[in-house]
Amino acid sequence: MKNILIVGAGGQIGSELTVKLRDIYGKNNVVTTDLNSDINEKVKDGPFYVSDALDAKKMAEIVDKHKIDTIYNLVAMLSAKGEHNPQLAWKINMGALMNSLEIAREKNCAVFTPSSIGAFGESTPHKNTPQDTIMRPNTIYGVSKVSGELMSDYYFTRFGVDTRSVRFPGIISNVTLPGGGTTDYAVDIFYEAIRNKKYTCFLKEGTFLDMMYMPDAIDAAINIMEADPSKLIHRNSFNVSALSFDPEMLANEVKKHIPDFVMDYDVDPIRQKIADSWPDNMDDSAAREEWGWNPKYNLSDMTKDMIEVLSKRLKK
Ligand code: AKB
Repeated sequence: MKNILIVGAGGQIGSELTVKLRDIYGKNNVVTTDLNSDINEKVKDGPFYVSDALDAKKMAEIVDKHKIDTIYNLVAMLSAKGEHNPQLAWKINMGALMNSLEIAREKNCAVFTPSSIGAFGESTPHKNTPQDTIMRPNTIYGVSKVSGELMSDYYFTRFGVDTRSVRFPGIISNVTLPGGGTTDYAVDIFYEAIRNKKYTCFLKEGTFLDMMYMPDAIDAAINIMEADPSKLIHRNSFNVSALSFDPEMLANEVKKHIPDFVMDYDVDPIRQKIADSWPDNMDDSAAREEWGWNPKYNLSDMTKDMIEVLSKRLKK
């Protein structure tokens, strides 16, 4: 039985990962923390602390008190927001990671930290992006993600800390909104399509990016931490892909359910430049071979489910 700490649990991934981990390991064995208390109620339905991930002392006390053996460090300022305050993005992204790694080293915990397609850059091969390739990101978010991957591998090889990670694509979900990402259009479009039957997209037609539906992202985060360590050749971090589409393809899929939906474009140059530097689609064969990664949702299943779930909720 694991005793898990989720740091930054109130965010897009944490709000849903908490529920799934509590189903598997029991409510009291999954402790959550967030900087804010005004977050999804389910995150607080179990041991929960308002705590700043940059406060290492408090994090260490929580780890001791709950005999934590696995830390999910989900704290991050995302790509677009990070460009507005690079110094703060670095401080938050690396600070939370370093605290998690140091506490894990001292108290013998495993650590999961999400990396991202944002770890790649303009000089990375964009099609079928290999697992091991050029990584020279153009954003502070990406710089922190590559540094995080290297630091996590360092803690594994130097100190034996069981660090593992995946490079998440844009994650599409319907519980908690993402904030400040480049891939957020693929979530916003659903809310606007259901509420107003129209959406103005900030990325241009033809911008292909890797995306993933939340249930698959949750499976990735859990399954990699359950994987047999003797099978892992890589650790930080694995390419994981599920969907690859451009805004037009997503809009056409939405139209199958909301026929009078219309989308136009008002391109944001900052987010467009970031998106253009990221892969169109990653090769995730290492994750498939080393720990059995196998996503369930395609574009049509994801769209259908998003529209069903959000329609019920937004039309109440
Ligand atoms: C972002 O757009 O910044 C994130 C990501 C791909 O890591 N969703």
